[in-house]
Amino acid sequence: MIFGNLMFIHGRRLINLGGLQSWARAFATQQKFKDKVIIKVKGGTGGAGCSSFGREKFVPYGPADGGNGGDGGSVYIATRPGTFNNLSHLLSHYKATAGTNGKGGNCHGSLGSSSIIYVPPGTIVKEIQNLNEEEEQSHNYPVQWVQRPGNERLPKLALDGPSFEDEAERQAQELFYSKSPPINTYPIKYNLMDDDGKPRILCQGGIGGFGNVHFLSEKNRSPKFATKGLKGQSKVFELELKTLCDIGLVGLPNAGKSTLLNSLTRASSTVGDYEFTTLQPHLGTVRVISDNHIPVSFRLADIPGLIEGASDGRGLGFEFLRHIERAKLLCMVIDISPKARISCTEAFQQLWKELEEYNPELVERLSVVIANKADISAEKQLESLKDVVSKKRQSIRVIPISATQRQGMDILLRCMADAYTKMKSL
Ligand SMILES: Nc1nc2c(ncn2[C@@H]2O[C@H](COP(=O)(O)OP(=O)(O)OP(=O)(O)O)[C@@H](O)[C@H]2O)c(=O)[nH]1
Ligand SMILES: [Mg+2]
Repeated sequence: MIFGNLMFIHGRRLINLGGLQSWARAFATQQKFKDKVIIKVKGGTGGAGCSSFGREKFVPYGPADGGNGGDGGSVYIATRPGTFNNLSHLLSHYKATAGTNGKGGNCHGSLGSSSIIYVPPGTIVKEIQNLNEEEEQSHNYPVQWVQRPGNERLPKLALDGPSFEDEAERQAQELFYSKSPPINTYPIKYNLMDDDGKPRILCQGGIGGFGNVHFLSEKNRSPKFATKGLKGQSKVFELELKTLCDIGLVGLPNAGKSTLLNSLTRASSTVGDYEFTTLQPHLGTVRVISDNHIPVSFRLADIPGLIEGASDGRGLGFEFLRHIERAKLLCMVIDISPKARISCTEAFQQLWKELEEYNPELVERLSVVIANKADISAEKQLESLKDVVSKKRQSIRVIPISATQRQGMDILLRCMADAYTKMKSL
């Protein structure tokens, strides 16, 4: 909801927050496409244990009754399909909340709330730094103490045996160990490709501190100290979106990729009669009923235009080719109208060469060649394109369409659905 139709008066001015909402939406759509981000994640700190004594009437020297602190919350990562195919929504820092402190009367603090970072399926998560690595490997908990006001110093040395201080330290180490023994943690690496959506841990919250009840011993009948909670894990992760879409539309600038995406899906990629209208990929979801009456849905992406020399870094170069690498299947969009800057056969050869030079596996993913702008009479061009394509590989189908007039869409969708289901069944 939030800004719905709200209006309020600020000073003498009437502010319409509805306007703000549309501004926010416009801003959100203009956010840059990001496929690689670095995030810093921190688990919540454990709450401090409490040092207190019972204060009941007629009970002299009330017993120790300090409660434990609550554990800090943890941070998880999970996939949420169909919401976004971009990592630009992520913040640079994530932190779970701390547990609250324990209280007198054996009241324990509450747990910190955990948080989940949602990413699109196909994200690779890599831990690149563990900021608490030394502490975790030392197998020694960094115990910090809470004292009752007025008793800043721990009890003095006992007459014989270990000092109260050493004894308390030993007890605290044992307590923390019993609650969470240290384990050898390896850097996290998750491949959230075909994920079940279950949250996976990124940073564990810190253990809550122990109240003074836990430090009662034969020698010390009234421990006036408790431990603070431990800090949560703190790590840096690199997230990379590996799979962008199921089918990617590739072609030279102005071939009509954005127009086609808009007519097949609910996407609204900008269309313009000039080159490089699209500078970042746009996505849409196609839902079709296949020949076997099975509903098929796949994500279609309009990838920025490729130019000659892209495999050497020209134009959008590698940036563009990296997007293509993330498509499971590719469809080439070729302008077959006589008005095209270069002939359709030349365009096909050029695209094939760039893809092959960057990664020979990319041409293997090519399933359909879309001959666009067939509304402008171009029979000759279509025939020569079919010839050239069949010489490269017989199995690639050439489908004439008009993206603006929405002609040939049925056959195209059926071909795409066929290729997609075949690829999935492999
Ligand atoms: N006649 C005709 N024009 C088309 C057709 N499809 C697209 N166009 C026109 O071709 C021009 C370029 O279309 P876009 O969809 O922006 O092309 P693009 O491939 O996305 O271009 P870039 O984003 O620059 O790579 C626009 O003026 C469209 O109206 C078609 O089927 N027939
Ligand atoms: Mg475009």
